[in-house]
Amino acid sequence: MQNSLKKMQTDLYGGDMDAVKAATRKAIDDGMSPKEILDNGLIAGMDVVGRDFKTGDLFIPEVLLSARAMHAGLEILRPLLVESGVRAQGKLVIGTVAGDLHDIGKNLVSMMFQGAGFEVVDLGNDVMPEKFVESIRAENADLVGMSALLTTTMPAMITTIEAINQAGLRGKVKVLIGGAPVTAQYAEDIGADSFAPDAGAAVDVARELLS
Ligand code: B1M
Repeated sequence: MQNSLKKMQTDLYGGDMDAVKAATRKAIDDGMSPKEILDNGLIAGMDVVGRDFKTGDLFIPEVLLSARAMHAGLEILRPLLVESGVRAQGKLVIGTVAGDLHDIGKNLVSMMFQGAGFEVVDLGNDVMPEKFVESIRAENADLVGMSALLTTTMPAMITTIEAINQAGLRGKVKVLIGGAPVTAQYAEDIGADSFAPDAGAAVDVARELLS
């Protein structure tokens, strides 16, 4: 791999936003394709961040800095990616379920997906089932992600899945759930397609679901 992309990955890992911006501009000036910069620079760098977050070698503030650096690089690349018609890995609609105001974990999951090259529509927190349904339909999403941090709001995942089923969208969209009180067993019990314990794992699970 080219040295400049290797350095971009290292700068991303270190959360050095200015260095990532400079490296992105330089890679473009050197004639690298936007897809190569995205796949082998930004996404590859975020993959390492996700892996180390999963194993506990990186912590939330570090991941947030890396995500910010990744966003900065992506902003420079975005117009070129659009021009060259590079397709996203998939489209995710995500939100924290109705009645639940916790959004830090959900935001982290969103960022990881963006870092992994997904298009992300973030509905925020306290999202009603109808809003999920409306957005899945309007955005033609491949994947819907729900986050819940309260045991009292976990049942909103059930109501949302029911609403998705009733709207006839279940064959079109995979359902991924997570949040501190949520478990793989709960996902199975309520008929979600999958569960992820953390933001890095969520991207891996999504890739498997959509492959
Ligand atoms: Co609240 N809160 N809170 N809170 N809060 C908890 C969750 C709680 C465990 C604290 C406690 O009592 N020890 C407790 C829940 C108890 C329970 O239900 N069993 C609790 C409570 C009770 C409440 C209130 C009811 C308190 C009150 O008002 N009496 C109230 C509820 C408000 C509401 O939502 N309606 C409330 C309010 C709040 C604040 C607003 C003050 C604030 C939220 C601010 C915000 O999010 N913008 C807050 C906070 C910060 C917390 C704690 C301290 C931290 C949560 C957090 O952000 N963690 C929390 C205690 C704790 O966890 N130590 C607590 C960091 C975050 C990165 O982790 O969200 O788990 P997490 O996300 C992880 C994974 O779970 C996973 O990936 C993330 C990153 O790896 N993940 C997914 C998350 N979503 C995923 C989705 C996926 C896949 C993976 O796929 C789609």
